[in-house]
Amino acid sequence: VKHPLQNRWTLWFTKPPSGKVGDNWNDLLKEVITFDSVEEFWGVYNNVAPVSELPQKADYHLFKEGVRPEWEDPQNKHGGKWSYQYKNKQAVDIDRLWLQVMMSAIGETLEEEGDGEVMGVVVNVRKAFYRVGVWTRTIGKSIPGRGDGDVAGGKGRSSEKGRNILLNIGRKFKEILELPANEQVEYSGHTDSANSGSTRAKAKHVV
Ligand code: M7G
Repeated sequence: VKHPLQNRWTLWFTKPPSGKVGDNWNDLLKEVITFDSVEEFWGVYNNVAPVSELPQKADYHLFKEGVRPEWEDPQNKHGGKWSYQYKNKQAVDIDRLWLQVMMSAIGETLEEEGDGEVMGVVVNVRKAFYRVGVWTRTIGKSIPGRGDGDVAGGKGRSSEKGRNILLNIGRKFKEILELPANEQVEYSGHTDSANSGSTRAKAKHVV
């Protein structure tokens, strides 16, 4: 018996650069596998390296099928992400936390039914930190011309409702990351990340 998930999910992996010329984002990003049941999820989980054993500059991305884990994807380009960096890599049980993050994605507990904001979750292994993130489809605004004005407030303006959906996802994510109240989870738009060439863009929201 298979227990179906609400969505189909694809696991992606970013290989660390080899150091040769021509190492670019697109060559390093690899699609691993797509699954749609709880049992298949465990099969995948038990067959990939735990985050704690990945080399520096590696990433895992778990995204809804059909969404590439990139700013440029049509379903991400108006969006952004909540993220947090664990700077004490020795002290954090990243394997357990990343499992919790993945389970919150496939179990659809990051958002309310119908929000349709969560695109995927990410973990980055870096020299000085582990960064975990959740990518959302919008930055709390509706997208002009897409006909979703009722959902997020219309005409591309920031709306109270869109903003609340976003903040609730951030709060839930912070809970899943087991962070104390005095730690901050930050939101930034992908356009800012793309323009600054890195994730260190100015945070738009904090929870
Ligand atoms: P990062 O992994 O988000 O943060 O981006 P880091 O600076 O802590 O490592 C690292 C680099 O990977 C960026 O400067 C880009 O060159 C590339 N990169 C990362 N992402 C998420 C994307 C993306 O969505 N699209 C493209 N084109 N490049 C990306």
